[in-house]
Amino acid sequence: MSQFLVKEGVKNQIRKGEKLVTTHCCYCGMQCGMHIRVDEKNNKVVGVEPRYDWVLTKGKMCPKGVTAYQTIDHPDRIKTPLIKKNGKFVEATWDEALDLIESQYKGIQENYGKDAVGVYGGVSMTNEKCYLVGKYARVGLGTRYIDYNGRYCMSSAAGGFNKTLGMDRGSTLPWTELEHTDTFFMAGSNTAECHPTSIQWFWKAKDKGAKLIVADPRETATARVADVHLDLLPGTDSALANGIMHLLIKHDYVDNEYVQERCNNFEELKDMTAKFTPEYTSKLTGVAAEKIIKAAHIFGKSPRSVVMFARGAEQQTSGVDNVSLYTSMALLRGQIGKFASGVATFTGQGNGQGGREHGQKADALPGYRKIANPKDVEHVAGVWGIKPEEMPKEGVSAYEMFHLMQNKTIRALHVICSNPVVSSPNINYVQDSLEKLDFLVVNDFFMSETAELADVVLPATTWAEDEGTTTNIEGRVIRIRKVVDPIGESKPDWEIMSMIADRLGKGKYFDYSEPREIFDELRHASKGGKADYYGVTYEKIDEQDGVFWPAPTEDSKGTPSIFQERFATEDGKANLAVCDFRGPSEVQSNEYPLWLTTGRVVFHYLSGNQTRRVDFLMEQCPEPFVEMHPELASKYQIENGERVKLSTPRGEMITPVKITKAIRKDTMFVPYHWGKKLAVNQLTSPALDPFSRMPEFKVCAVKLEKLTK
Ligand SMILES: Nc1nc2c(c(=O)[nH]1)N[C@H]1C(S)=C(S)[C@@H](COP(=O)(O)OP(=O)(O)OC[C@H]3O[C@@H](n4cnc5c(=O)[nH]c(N)nc54)[C@H](O)[C@@H]3O)O[C@H]1N2
Ligand SMILES: Nc1nc2c(c(=O)[nH]1)N[C@H]1C(S)=C(S)[C@@H](COP(=O)(O)OP(=O)(O)OC[C@H]3O[C@@H](n4cnc5c(=O)[nH]c(N)nc54)[C@H](O)[C@@H]3O)O[C@H]1N2
Ligand code: SF4
Ligand SMILES: [Mo]
Repeated sequence: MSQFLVKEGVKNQIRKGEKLVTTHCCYCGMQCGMHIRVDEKNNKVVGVEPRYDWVLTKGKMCPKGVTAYQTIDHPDRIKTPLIKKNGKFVEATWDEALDLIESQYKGIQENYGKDAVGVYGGVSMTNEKCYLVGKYARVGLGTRYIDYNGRYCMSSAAGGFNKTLGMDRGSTLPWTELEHTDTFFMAGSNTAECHPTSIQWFWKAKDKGAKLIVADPRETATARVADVHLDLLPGTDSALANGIMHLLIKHDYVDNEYVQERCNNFEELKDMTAKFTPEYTSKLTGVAAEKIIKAAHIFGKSPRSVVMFARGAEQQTSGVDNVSLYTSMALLRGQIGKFASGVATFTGQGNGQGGREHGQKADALPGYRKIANPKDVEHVAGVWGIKPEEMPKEGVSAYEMFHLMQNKTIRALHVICSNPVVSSPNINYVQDSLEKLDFLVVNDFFMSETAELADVVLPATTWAEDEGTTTNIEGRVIRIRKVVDPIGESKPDWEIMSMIADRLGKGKYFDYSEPREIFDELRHASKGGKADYYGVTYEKIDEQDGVFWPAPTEDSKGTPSIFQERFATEDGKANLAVCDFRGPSEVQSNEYPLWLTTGRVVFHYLSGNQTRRVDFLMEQCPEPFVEMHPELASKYQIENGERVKLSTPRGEMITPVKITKAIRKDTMFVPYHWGKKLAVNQLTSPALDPFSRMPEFKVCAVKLEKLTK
C-alpha cells in the first residue's frame, strides 16, 4: 500500500517498491527542495516530487528542476575514464588514466616547476568538493594557478560587498522575510526566468501592496509587472544608481542617523552624486527622467526595501562599482541589518555562494581567508598539516589563466566542473589557449565542448550520487543527499582528486573515506574566518532547516540576518561608494553600431551541457536566437525567424531573429547556452573589471547583417 509524507496538508505519494530521497536541485542558487523517486529494487531513479515543506521554495520547481533527474541515468553519461589516442577517445581503466596523469603532471612539474599545472574549478559542486579543489591545487599539486567559473559569476558581487560591507554573503537577510518587504529595487535580474521559484515571495509581498522597480534593458517578465521599469542602456548602472542617490539626498530621504552612525564617506558621496541630476542621468542611461524620479520617490518613501541585483549589473567592467553603488542606495535609506530589508545578489549556480568561500579563488583560502595575509596562511596551513612557507602564492583570474597558457607558463590544466570553451568571453582565443596546452584533464559526467579538447576525461558523478552540503542564495547551508550509487565507473570529484594527490605523493593529506570528513576539516579551516562554518554540522542542518553562516561556535544556531549592529569592516562601518560613471569598455562605431547583451532563458542552464540533453527542454528551446526591437528589424528589413549574422572583431555567429518590443531599440540579446558555431561567446568582450576581474559579458558593440539569400 502507499505511504505518505504529509507536511502542510500536501501529500507526496510513494508507490510500492519506491523510496523518496530528500535533496535539492542541482542547478541554480535557489536550491529548490525536492524528493527524488527511486525504484528500490533496481536502484534506479524514476522521477521527482516537489518538497512542499522546504522552507524557501515550498514545493515550487522550474522546468529545469523537474527534469533534472533525467540527467542522472542518461545514456550520454561518461561511465569510464577516457584517454585520447590518435585524436579519438578510448575507454580506459582508472589505473591507466591515473598512470598517465601521474607521469604527465610529474614530468611537466619537474621540467617547468609546480606552477606549470593549473586548476580550473566550478561551483556546481558541494562545499566539500569545492573546498577540496583549493586544497588539491595548493597541497596536491603545489601550484599557485587555480581559479574557477565563479569568477564569471559572483566576483563583482563579492568585490562590491567586500568594499562596502566588509564581507561577501549574497543576502543580508533570510528570504522568508521578503513577503514583508515594501519595495524591491531589482537591477539586472531576469528573476522570472533565472530564479523562478523566488517569485512567490515577491508575489506575496505584492499582494500586500509592495512596489517593484526593475532596471533592465529588456522588458523581462519581471519588468512587465513592475511599477517602474528603468529601461537603461547596457553598462550604465553606475549612472542610474548615482542618479537615484542624488534624488534621495535632494528629497531628504536619507536616514541621517543611520548614515552618521554606521557609514563612512557620506560627504564624498554627496559631492559625487551632485552632478547626477535626473536630466544628466537620463542622458547617460537613456531612461526617461520622469521614470528615474518616480523610482526614487517610491524607493525613498519605503520603510522596508530590499535592493537586489544579478549578473545584468555585475558582468560589466564597472561591475564592482555598480554593486557598491546599489548597496549604497540601501545604506542611505538605513535598510541594511533590519527586518525584511537589506541587499541581496541573486546567487547564480547551485553552490555559487559556498563554492566561493572556501578557496577556489586565486587569492583566497577557506572561510574567505586571504593568501596575502600571513596569519590566514598560518591558520589554514595548520589545519592542512603543511608548513606556511609551503603555501603557494596568489594566482590569476580565470580568463587571465588563458594568457598564461598562450605563453606556456601553464602547460597542463585540470578542469573540474566547468565548460570554459563555451562560457568564457572571446572563446576563439580560449579554445586556442587550451589547444596550446601539453596536457588537459577534464572531470565531467557528460562530454562537454571543453572535454572534447582533453587528453584525459575522468567520469565524475552527478549531484545525486554523492552526499554533501551546498550554501543557498540566502547563505543557508543545506544538505545534498546521495540518491543512488555512482553509475558505471564514475567517482565523486573528491575521490578523483584524492587519488591523483596520492599518485603525486600527497596521499596523507587526502585520506578521506566520506564527504562528512571533508566537511569536518572545512569547519576547522574556516573557523575564525569571515565565512565561519565551525558551528555547522550535518545534524544541525537537519534539525533546523539549514544553518546560516556565520556560525562561529558549536552552540551557534547560525546567523540568518547579518550586520544588525556592525558591518564586517575594520571600523565596523559601511563604506558608501564614491564612484563616477565610467561606461562600458567598448564604444559604438560605424562598423559596430549596436549593443549586444547576453544571458539566459528559463529552459537552459549555463553552457547547456546538461540541459541540452533533456528532450523536453530542447523541444521548448532548441537553439539560440537574437532578440531585437521591431524598429531595428525593419531598419535592416529583417523578418521574424530570419537568420542574420552578428559580428564583433572577435568572431561572428549566424542565428534566427526573435522580434519583440520587449527590448531597447539599440540593443540585441542572445542567450549563451550553446557551443561552437552557436556560441555567442565567440563575440563577447574579454575586457575585465579592474577589481574583480569579471569579464564584460553584458555589453559589447556589435554589427548586424542581413544574409543575402
Ligand atoms: N534558466 C536559468 N536560470 C539560471 C541560470 C541559467 O543558466 N538558466 N543560471 C544561473 C546562474 S549561474 C546565474 S549567474 C543567474 C543569472 O541570473 P540573471 O543575472 O538574472 O540572468 P541573465 O540573463 O544573465 O541577466 C539578467 C538580466 O540582465 C539584463 N541586462 C543586460 N545588460 C544589463 C545592464 O547593463 N544593466 C542591467 N541592469 N541589466 C542588464 C538582461 O537583459 C537580463 O534580463 O541565473 C541562475 N539561474
Ligand atoms: N555570454 C555569457 N557568458 C557567460 C555568462 C553570461 O551571462 N553571458 N554567464 C557566466 C556565468 S554567470 C557562469 S556561472 C558561467 C558558467 O559557465 P560553466 O562553468 O562553463 O557552466 P556549466 O555549464 O555549469 O559547466 C559545468 C560543467 O561541469 C559539469 N558538471 C556539473 N556538475 C558537476 C560536478 O559535480 N562535477 C563535475 N566534475 N562536473 C560537473 C557539467 O556537465 C558542465 O559540463 O558562464 C559564464 N558565461
Ligand atoms: S533551476 Fe533553480 S529554480 Fe529551477 S528547480 Fe532548480 S533550483 Fe529551483
Ligand atoms: Mo553564474
